[in-house]
Amino acid sequence: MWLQEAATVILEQKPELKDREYGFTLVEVLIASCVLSIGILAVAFMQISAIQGNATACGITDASARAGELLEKFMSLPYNDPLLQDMDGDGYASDQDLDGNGVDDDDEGSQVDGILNFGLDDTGGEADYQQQGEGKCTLYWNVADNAGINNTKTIGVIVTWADRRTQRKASMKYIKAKGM
Ligand SMILES: [Ca+2]
Ligand SMILES: [Ca+2]
Ligand SMILES: [Ca+2]
Ligand SMILES: [Ca+2]
Repeated sequence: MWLQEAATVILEQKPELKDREYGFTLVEVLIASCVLSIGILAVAFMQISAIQGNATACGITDASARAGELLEKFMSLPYNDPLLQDMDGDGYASDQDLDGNGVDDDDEGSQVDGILNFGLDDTGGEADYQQQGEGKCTLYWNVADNAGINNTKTIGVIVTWADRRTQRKASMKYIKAKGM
């Protein structure tokens, strides 16, 4: 509207000008506005995808940072700390690794408890511990006793986070020896 008014002002100020010299026509203004709008939209879409990209990166950075913090904490905890227990009883290797090769016998075809890898990969309700991290991160950890090496605890930390509509997962393992 203001462009129309501006055009009118020009028209009034310069009555000596011929029709075709009166600034921009309405069609020209409309075309210019369309071009400008498309440009603005393109920039807006670029920004949206940049923000989404950042959110993904933030998820991965955050997830690995949380898991790292947790592992550092575990290193400083005493061997029998309440946070380092096989809470649901599926991580005791003496019962599940009769051949003592460090591999859950379930993974080797024998039916022991039907849970693979001493429950170290468990998430959700199956995990020994669950903690809500910052952002969309959820941390789980499982503990297996004497898996492969006596007087050790194997601690498997799993972080899950939502990356747009996909659920992502990262895991880390730490073996803690008694007396260390
Ligand atoms: Ca367990
Ligand atoms: Ca085995
Ligand atoms: Ca098992
Ligand atoms: Ca479990």
